[in-house]
Amino acid sequence: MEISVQDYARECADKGLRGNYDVCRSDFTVEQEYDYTDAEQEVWRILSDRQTKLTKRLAHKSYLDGVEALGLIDRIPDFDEVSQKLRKLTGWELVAVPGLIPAPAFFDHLAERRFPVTNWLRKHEELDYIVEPDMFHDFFGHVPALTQPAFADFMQMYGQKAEGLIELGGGDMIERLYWYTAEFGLMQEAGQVKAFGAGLMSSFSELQFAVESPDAHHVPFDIETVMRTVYEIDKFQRAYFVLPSFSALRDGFEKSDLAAIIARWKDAPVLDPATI
Ligand code: HBI
Ligand code: FE
Repeated sequence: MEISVQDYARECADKGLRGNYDVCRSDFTVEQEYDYTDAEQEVWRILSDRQTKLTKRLAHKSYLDGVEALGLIDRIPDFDEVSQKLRKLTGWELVAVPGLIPAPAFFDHLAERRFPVTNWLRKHEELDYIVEPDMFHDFFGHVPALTQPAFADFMQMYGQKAEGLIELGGGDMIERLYWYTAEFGLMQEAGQVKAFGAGLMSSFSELQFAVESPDAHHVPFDIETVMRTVYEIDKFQRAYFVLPSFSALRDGFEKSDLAAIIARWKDAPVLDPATI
């Protein structure tokens, strides 16, 4: 039984999440309602300027190409305008949501090439860290890579397959795959390692750490290893997986026997990121 909007709204209010879930449609989307204050535009500009200085140096070319293609980012994006561009590039579009939404609804959107983006922005006091995903994370972090066809295909496929894999007991394993790629993934570029994951692209300190620190632990991407490796939620990751390309991610996900991988490892001890 999938959770109703009303029950989810109550849960979010109880947990202190700040989105307004009372106005959600049944698929948990809302109108973006582009009525941001000058103060909010200013927060966006500060975040975007500060982060763009880093991404020029540390982001993978495919992310930077995405930023260029979408014509971002000196003001809070209008989701409909960006969707028009994205539709032409990879067939994706953005939908506004009040924040975190239930996993089944999130997967359904991905399966239909719709990326849920939170319609509110963190406050000035929260430039460096925020508990919930906000618009800056969702948009600045996730959206540019959706201009890349192989990554765009991976995200759709992830949405299509996730629920079936969860039913096989693979919930934790596929979350790790998402975490170590869409959120904290690194990728080769002409003999160097660069970043593309949204958790990195939207973090001032971890982006620098993950790419440049001699203490960052870089591990070659292997889908089975990724699915077995636990991760950190509110500390820097103790391992980052390095993809050769987005095609390797898409093809690995498409061609691996994920049910067999889950059956093999779901009850086995997990891998420690420090020692892989
Ligand atoms: N909702 N808006 C939003 N953004 C997410 O990234 C998100 C979500 N709901 C659930 C969720 N992620 C995770 O549980 C995924 O692994 C599904
Ligand atoms: Fe995210």
